[in-house]
Formats: sequence, C-alpha cells, structure tokens
Amino acid sequence: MAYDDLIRRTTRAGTATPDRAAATGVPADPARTSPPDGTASGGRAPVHGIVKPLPPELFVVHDTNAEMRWEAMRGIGYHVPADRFFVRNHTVTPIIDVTAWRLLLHGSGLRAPRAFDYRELLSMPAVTRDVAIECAGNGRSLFTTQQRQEVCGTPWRLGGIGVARWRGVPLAAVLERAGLRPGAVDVMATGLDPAYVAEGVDHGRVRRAIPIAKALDDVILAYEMNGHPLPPDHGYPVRLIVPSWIGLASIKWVGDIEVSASPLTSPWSTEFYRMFGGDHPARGSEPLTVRDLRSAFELPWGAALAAGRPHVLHGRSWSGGGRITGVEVSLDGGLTWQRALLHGADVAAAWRRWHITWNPRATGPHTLLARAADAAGTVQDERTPYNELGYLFGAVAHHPVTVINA
Ligand SMILES: Nc1nc2c(c(=O)[nH]1)N[C@H]1C(S)=C(S)[C@@H](COP(=O)(O)O)O[C@H]1N2
Ligand SMILES: [Mo]
Repeated sequence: MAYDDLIRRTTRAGTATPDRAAATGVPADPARTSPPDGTASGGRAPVHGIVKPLPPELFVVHDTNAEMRWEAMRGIGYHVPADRFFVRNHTVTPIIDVTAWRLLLHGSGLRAPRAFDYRELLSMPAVTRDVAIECAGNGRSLFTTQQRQEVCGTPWRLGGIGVARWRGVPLAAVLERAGLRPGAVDVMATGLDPAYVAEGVDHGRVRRAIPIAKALDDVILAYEMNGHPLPPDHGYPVRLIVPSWIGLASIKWVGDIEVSASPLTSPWSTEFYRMFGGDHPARGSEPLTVRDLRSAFELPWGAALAAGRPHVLHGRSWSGGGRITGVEVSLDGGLTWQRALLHGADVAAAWRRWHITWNPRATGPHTLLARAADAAGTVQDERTPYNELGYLFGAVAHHPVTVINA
C-alpha cells in the first residue's frame, strides 16, 4: 500500500485547482518555490500550506502537517497555545471570507435546507469545553521504531495531539433550529479546503459522517479556540469539535452539513481511518471512532539530562475512553514502576498532567516509559496490534534520553 507515497505525490502535485484557489484565497500553486523547512519565500505560501509560523523549536513538519514538539509544552499550562498546536491538513489551509461564508444544512434528515451565517451562530447560546484533538495516526512512527513494522502514513511521534478551550454552539441546537426530522441517522460535515487528490484519485473535500446520537450528545460547532476566533489553520471560521473521537471527526472550515435519514459514507470512512491488515477483516474494521490511551513526557526526544541531580519529569496522559485514573513511570526500561503524581484539571475529554522525580546516576542512554490507566479500566500495553495504516498506536512509548556528566 503506497499511502505515504500517495501523500508525497499529493503534496508535490498540489491539489488546489485554480478556480477553487481563487474562491478561497489559497494560492493556486501553494508554492513549489520555497524550501521544505516551511519558511516562506518572497511572499509565496510555504510548501506545507500552513499559515502560521512553524519555528523548528516548536514543530516538526511532515509534508502538509506540523507535529508539536513535546518539549514545547514544558512550563505551559493545561491548554496548548495556538502557536504550538499541531496541524493536520489533507491539503492546504483555506483563507475564508467570513462575510461571504454560510453554513448550509441540508439532506433527508431535515424538514428543509437551512443556511446560517456567522452572526447567527454567534448569537446562539454558547458552550465552552476543554477538548483534546488527536490524529488517529499519532504515534505511528513507533510501529516502526518499537515493533519493527512497516506502516503507511505521516510518521508522527507523539505530537499529533493538543488540548484547547473551544467555544461555540452545540451542534444539537443548530440541528434543532434547522428542523431535525425523527428519522435522521447520520450527520456529515464537509470542509471548504480543496479536494483531496491522491494517486490521481479525486476523493473530493474532506468529510466524514458521525451518527446522530453522537451529533446530539456533545459535539460543538466551535468558533473560538483559547478565547480567540479560530486561527485559519484550525478551522476559521467554524469547525466541529467531536469530543473523545479521532481528530478526523472534527472537520475544520465547515461549509455544509448533510443530515441524512440513511447512512452516509465517504472515502474517510471506507478507505481511510479503518484498520486493515493484521488480524482485521479483509474489508477492514469498522470506521474508527473513539481515540485510544496514550502518555508523553514533556521532554525532547533524545533529551540530555545531567547525572547526579534530581530532575522533575513532567508529562501528560489522555484517553478517549474516559478520565485518567493513574499513571506509572519506569526509569529502568520496565523492570520497576513508580506512581506519578497527578495534578491539575481532570477533564475526561482532554488530558491529565503528572510528574515524577528522577535522580539518574549512571551516564549513557536510558529509556523512559509512562503507562496510564483510564476510567474504562484500560491500561497501556507493551505492544499495539499491527494495522497497515498505522492507526491508534496506544502501547507504552519508549522515550529515549541520555544521561550525561554535567
Ligand atoms: N476540512 C478538514 N478538516 C479536517 C482535516 C482536514 O484536512 N480538512 N483534518 C482532520 C484531521 S485528520 C485531524 S487529526 C484534525 C486536526 O486538527 P488541527 O489541524 O486543528 O490540529 O482535523 C481534522 N479536520
Ligand atoms: Mo487525523
């Protein structure tokens, strides 16, 4: 399966057709002239198609995506500031004129089509929630580094995750106002970013259905991130926030929402974001929904730590399956485990912070391990079952560090 190849080609060839580009303000050719490190040159959009700066101390760029470096969270509070929040774009960030923007709701699950403008959404009763967005492929590179398995896709380490404070209108209220019919079963939002073209196949715009029960439960049509209007890269003017589900469900730059009385599919539920290979059925698993359980240290990958003095190691754990109930850390490659001290906010749909003190004596390479347990009784495992596209790597990560003589 040539998925990474396909992503590479998509990036090289560009996917924004000229007319589409004019409509969204995205440069027709998101700049094959600038260097791949993402620095803009001569006013042209950088090669990755992301608007915000991506300084190398905060991000690792993978084609059209930007991974947060975990050390960028050291000393930072519960929320990931927008300047360091990871970006996962299938194509490029569109620039949308909010005065012309409309959200169109339509489909057999509604009494009639209904359009909303930005002002109407802002005038509706709002909710504010701390929610993690995490890519289903977060941790994918660990299939290879820890399990020696070849998988396809963006080689994230653990930085394809972020928690922000989102504010917006409950999707339920918008569906209600649009005239929801009792027979509605699926709700599919479509983004206004350019169509995703891979290996010569035009998959259309990024879209993925969620069942009506989830849509009415806790999904938000968000227009603010951490107290400010959404930044362009994170969905301005409006995105979905689908708590505890894989990031893909949280469609950015929403332009229309289909509400249907029969099930809806898209390539994002039939071809991508399912488990293939390994022990999975030949047609693949069911489409992925809930995120899994993971932990990360707020340290550089390969951090250098001075021997003979105590270090407070900070980290965070998160799960789509519920609150984090405990975190254990091993400083000796898994022989012994100690409980980390959990602290701060404890929001099931977001994450939990923790720390532990380490006084390393022996110099040389070490592996730090953190394993969390959640309210559903799940504990992070030693291995993750293989799947070809490398989704949901939930096993304990082996975080390499080196202890040096100070
Ligand atoms: N329209 C649109 N929505 C999208 C995407 C996209 O490429 N286009 N990427 C999805 C994926 S796979 C993830 S993981 C999240 C990432 O959100 P972020 O870029 O704000 O971190 O957005 C989701 N919503
Ligand atoms: Mo994702």
